[in-house]
Amino acid sequence: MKNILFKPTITAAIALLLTCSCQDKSIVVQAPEMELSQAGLIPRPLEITENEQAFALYKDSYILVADSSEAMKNLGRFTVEKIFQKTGLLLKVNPKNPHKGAPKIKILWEVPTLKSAIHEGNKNLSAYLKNPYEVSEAYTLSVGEQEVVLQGVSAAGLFRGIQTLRQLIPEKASVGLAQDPLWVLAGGYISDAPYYAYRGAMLDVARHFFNTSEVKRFIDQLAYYKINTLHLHLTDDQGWRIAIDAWPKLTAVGGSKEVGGGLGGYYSKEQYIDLVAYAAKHFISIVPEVDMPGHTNAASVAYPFLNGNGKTPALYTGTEVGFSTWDANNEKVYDFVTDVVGEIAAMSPGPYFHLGGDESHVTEKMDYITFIDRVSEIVKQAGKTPIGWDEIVTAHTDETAVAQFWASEENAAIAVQKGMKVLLSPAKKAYLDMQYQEDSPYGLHWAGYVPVDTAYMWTPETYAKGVPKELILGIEAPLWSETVSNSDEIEFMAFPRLPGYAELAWTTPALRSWDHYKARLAKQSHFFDRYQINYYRSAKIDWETTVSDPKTLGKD
Ligand code: TNX
Repeated sequence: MKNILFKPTITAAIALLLTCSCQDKSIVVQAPEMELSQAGLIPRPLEITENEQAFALYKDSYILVADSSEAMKNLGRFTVEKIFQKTGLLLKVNPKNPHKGAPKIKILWEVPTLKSAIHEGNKNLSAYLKNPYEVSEAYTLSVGEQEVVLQGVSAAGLFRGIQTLRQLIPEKASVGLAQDPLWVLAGGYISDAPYYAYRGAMLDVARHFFNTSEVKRFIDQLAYYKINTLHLHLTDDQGWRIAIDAWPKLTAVGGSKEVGGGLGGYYSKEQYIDLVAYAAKHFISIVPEVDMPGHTNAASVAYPFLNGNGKTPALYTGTEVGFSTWDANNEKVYDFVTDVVGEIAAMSPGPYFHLGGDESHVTEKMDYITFIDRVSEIVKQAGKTPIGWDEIVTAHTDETAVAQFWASEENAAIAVQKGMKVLLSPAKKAYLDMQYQEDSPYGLHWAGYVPVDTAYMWTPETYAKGVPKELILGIEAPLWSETVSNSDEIEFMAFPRLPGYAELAWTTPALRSWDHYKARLAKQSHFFDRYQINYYRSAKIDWETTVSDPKTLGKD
């Protein structure tokens, strides 16, 4: 038996394997490719402590989940699936006859490590854990010779920790016990919790429609970077994408087209509920948006009384904004909105309902105020917290509503005066539909070009002057779809920028740095390649994988 070890510290892990399966097989085991802190995690975790151990994942490894609850079963299943996709290993969950001595992954509810981290005066973590939302997503992960132990206070926290585990598994196996490859994880301990409660992306399914498979694919990608919210922009001038039983023409007529004149589409209620459930399995909450009183042409084509001008508009497939409005002085409009909000809220377990409110250029100022005030009330009556684009602060909104800052510093300042929470989506930094550079094939540039470094190098805590940390709900990166129409195009715009927004939202400010981040981003090309994510290969990043087609290389 030959035993080649490159690092003595992993002897124990290897010895363990030797005792379990081998008879006279030759072994070549490499040390972990890198220390735990070099693993390239995005978002960067709060705390990483390295130890001298290593964990070897191989075919006899298995997963132990704490109990037989649905939540644990799902977490176990998810972990199995993702480990299989990365390594080809099909691990068992709570096997009846576990392979004695084989290294295992434990997923536990109990939180002794988390608790002791707090009690032992781990200042970072205890400061974080004051906010119950953030507590719910905290987790600890310890990687030792015999086991990886993941602990969280909730299924959401465990799910975030599972993403960390996925990222820690090396890309390549070492040649292990004869034919059995080993994936060697560097040992150590991670304690982690998010900086912001709301970490989001938005997908505009109105300008171009994206079917449920396309949205689910995007959800898979968001989950990997610990994003917890997907805002769906469900309606706009060009299309109405969600079935409302009381008003069937909204989708039959209003959903029939999209930008460019192609066939549109919409989600039936079953499909929408299925999407919400799929997102929930990934601990992602969907925020539905019905944009009003502007951006409403498609609905007014279906039900012309809405616009109050006595005319039936035509379906619109261009990309202009700001030409449509609803009638703020007609009770029937509010009855309609009550039906729409009620039906969507009934399918939405999350706390928010987005009422739009942007670019209502043809709505009289007083009418705009009346409308936003009334609709905010309707949203609250439906049990949801209203969110609106930053213009809504010009109505009588108060701290019970959230302002999504996209353009106006002035509106952000008013939001702060009113004590409203602010969701940060500054177009110049966080709009996923902005081109990377002049010759980017998709995207717009009205807010400027947003290359991958610009997207990362801003400080949410100081960006909108005068919005204190306590009032920042979080960060969202919107992807408007005037110029994108399928998953490849979504991914070209979202990657590689999206992981940066995920980090700005999750990671504590002191740990964010472009140089550090850029090296970790370079490693993401393995993940992008594995899942055939059509990312933009920005020349600003020294990608770890290479491509043969020079056309796909970024020129920035
Ligand atoms: C502005 S941002 C809009 C959208 C467009 C987007 C294009 C906002 C609240 N409104 O209607 O799609 O710019 O970048």
